[in-house]
Amino acid sequence: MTAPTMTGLKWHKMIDKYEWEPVGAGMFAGNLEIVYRSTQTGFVKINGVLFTNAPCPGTDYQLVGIGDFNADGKNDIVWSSLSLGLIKFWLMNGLAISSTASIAGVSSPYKIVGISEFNADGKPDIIWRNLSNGANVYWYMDGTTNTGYASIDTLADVTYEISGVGDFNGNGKSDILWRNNVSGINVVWYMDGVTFVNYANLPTESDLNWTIRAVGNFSGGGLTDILWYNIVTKAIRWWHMNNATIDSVTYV
Ligand SMILES: [Ca+2]
Ligand SMILES: [Ca+2]
Ligand SMILES: [Ca+2]
Repeated sequence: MTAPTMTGLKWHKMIDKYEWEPVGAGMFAGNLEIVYRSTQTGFVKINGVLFTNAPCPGTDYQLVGIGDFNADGKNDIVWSSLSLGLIKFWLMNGLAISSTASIAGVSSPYKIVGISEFNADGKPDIIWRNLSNGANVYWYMDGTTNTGYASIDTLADVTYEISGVGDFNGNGKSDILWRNNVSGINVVWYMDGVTFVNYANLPTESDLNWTIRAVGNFSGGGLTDILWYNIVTKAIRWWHMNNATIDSVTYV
């Protein structure tokens, strides 16, 4: 008896799974696209389109959000480097980069944890979390320019991370999703602008290998869904949400 051998394609897929991890998701060319990043080179792949070399920021940059910053109706990608204190924008035309911009950010222990729209001017803004004292600050943006800031309630327990921002209860206002990186508890803060209104618990995911990689309205139902990645098994799944409850789970 001979041992089964792996075909070239299967082998390629296995390598792929271990090299590329999901770092975000958004609509770029009319469909939901997961943004993948190579753990080896830092290159980026979206729907089979590969971005290499110069456009790709170094691996000290993380993808921190997706939103339409230059108001052309097309989603753009935001990168941030904690060590350099810089923010980079990829202004996208579908699956091509039209131009890039770079601005100074805030240095560590502040980290960008979300991109969303809180002040109802139709322009996406940036949320920072102070990783040592739990302060949360909101930067109003006009395109790629910071025009002011506001504070969001502090959550001093820094084992809580902001995992994403989206409208969970469907009232047209952005809410904040928290994940506790010790207990696996997931909580949504319902917000009215930058003001905390109420909260709800989502189901707990106590397996801490599951990390939240993106939130957004991807089921087409108007409510915010959650993209998870398991850093050990490399599995990718969606929680299709109905507010704070799971409607269904699908694997990518
Ligand atoms: Ca845009
Ligand atoms: Ca805004
Ligand atoms: Ca809401």
